[in-house]
Amino acid sequence: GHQGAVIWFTGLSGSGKSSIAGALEQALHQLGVSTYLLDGDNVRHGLSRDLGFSDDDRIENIRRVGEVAKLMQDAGLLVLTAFISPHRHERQMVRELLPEGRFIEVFVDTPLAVCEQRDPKGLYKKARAGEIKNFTGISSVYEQPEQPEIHLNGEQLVTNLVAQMLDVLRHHAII
Ligand code: GGZ
Repeated sequence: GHQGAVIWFTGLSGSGKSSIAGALEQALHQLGVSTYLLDGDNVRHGLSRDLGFSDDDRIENIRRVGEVAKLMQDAGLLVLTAFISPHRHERQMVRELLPEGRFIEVFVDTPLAVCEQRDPKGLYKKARAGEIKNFTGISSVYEQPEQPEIHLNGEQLVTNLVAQMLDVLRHHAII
């Protein structure tokens, strides 16, 4: 666990990425692992505050996050990122920025219908009404990972998901 790595969560809005990443971070802290969580809350208000949700802007958002994650990984941190990151190509680019085996892609697989039912911020409702354009899953693409290191069923309990992730991280000698 001293080499650093990036745990890259991807999934729809409302899939549970941030909550699951936050719960994993808590568990890692209890194991004495130094982490940093990058997500929309700290990135889209700062580093990417000039970006919106067009394809080009999402590509640039993910490029920046990837570069920052790489620097933090290089410093020895276990970096957790929680972004929709809807395009396979950008996720692959970030993977290639990192040393072999130091990029762990986590697909938070929650059906669109479930995300839409949760709708914690009312964004799906607005997207359906046409008040938000380019909304992922409604009017903008989401490309599912084909071979993620970790494939989570986003409808399971978070404690169960954390246990699954810890197992895989041990298996990959990340922790
Ligand atoms: C998707 C949007 C949009 C559009 C605002 N499409 O559920 P949330 O609110 O908290 O998380 C979503 C967040 C997505 O930002 P990311 O930086 O993760 O996106 S990407 O990786 O594609 O760059 C959602 C909110 O921003 N949001 N408008 N049009 N999500």
